[in-house]
Amino acid sequence: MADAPDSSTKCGFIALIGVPNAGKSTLLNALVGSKVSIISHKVQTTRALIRGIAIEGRSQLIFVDTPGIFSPKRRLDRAMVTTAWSGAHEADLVGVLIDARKGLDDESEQILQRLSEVKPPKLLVLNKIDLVAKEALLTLANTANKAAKFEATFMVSALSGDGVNDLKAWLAGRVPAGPWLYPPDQMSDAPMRQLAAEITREKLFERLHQELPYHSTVETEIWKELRAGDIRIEQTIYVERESQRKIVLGKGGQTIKAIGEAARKEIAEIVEAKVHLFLFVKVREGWGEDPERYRAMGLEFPKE
Ligand SMILES: Nc1nc2c(ncn2[C@@H]2O[C@H](COP(=O)(O)OP(=O)(O)OP(=O)(O)O)[C@@H](O)[C@H]2O)c(=O)[nH]1
Ligand SMILES: [Mg+2]
Repeated sequence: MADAPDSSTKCGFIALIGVPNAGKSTLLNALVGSKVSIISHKVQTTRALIRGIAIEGRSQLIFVDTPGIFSPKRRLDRAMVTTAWSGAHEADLVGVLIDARKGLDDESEQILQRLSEVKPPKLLVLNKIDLVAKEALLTLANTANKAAKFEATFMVSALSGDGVNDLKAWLAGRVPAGPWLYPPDQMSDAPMRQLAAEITREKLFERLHQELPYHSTVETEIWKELRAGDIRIEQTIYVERESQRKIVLGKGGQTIKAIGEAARKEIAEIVEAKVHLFLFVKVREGWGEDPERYRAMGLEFPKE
């Protein structure tokens, strides 16, 4: 393709914002048609901006998944929330997700109030409509449209895919004219080592209870292609205390084994090769205060 702008193509960034657990990552994956962002039933799963790329007709849609927006307490929470808002400010369009079953709780109300400060046009996306009756949806749409200015309202189920194609088609018509920024077959801009670390982090969210996932982070240290085409991956799971390390390992190493096995399978499917995954659990007291860990996650380190 020539570098000269091609007036027939369109391309734009669409940020997806909302409270934790609204289904932003699930929707991003549904729009892209592939898993590029990790998901869990727990809140605060996504920690940084994750791009997922889709083509619809002549339009390239670059979706930006963001961490959930909530009242931050810890330094890591503040970094996540700041990152989420920066994703919204820098996009061409902002999709504001509301969990239709939860409706407008205090946290999503606060988001709606702050939307007047966000310049790009906004659209309302009521998600999880598989769990809610129609009348309730209409009431929610009305209330939300009174609280903030939206160009359009969509009702979707990111889980079942209901309404997702309509949303995608509308976005394809709405993004600005311009050349595509990524090759047509690219679905993510994250390097494989980062995606692999995220997949292992997802398994931690699935298998560890209560607060433990929030006190851990995963980094890929080594990614090596072996002669036979196999891939050797070494990852470190950082936790804050020895007691947490013991829980991650589990009795006789059972927990870490199950986490490693689930992650290995999923990574192998993506890279279409045999994967040898080695997980190490390290105690790093106060990793949540360590700028190096933030860099690895793709987050700015908040000064306070
Ligand atoms: N029933 C139903 N569940 C959904 C739908 N979309 C997402 N979920 C579920 O909601 C939970 C949270 O989904 P995520 O996509 O991780 O939510 P998120 O907004 O990215 O959450 P954070 O990253 O923590 O901000 C998961 O258990 C999903 O399976 C939906 O349309 N219907
Ligand atoms: Mg998420």
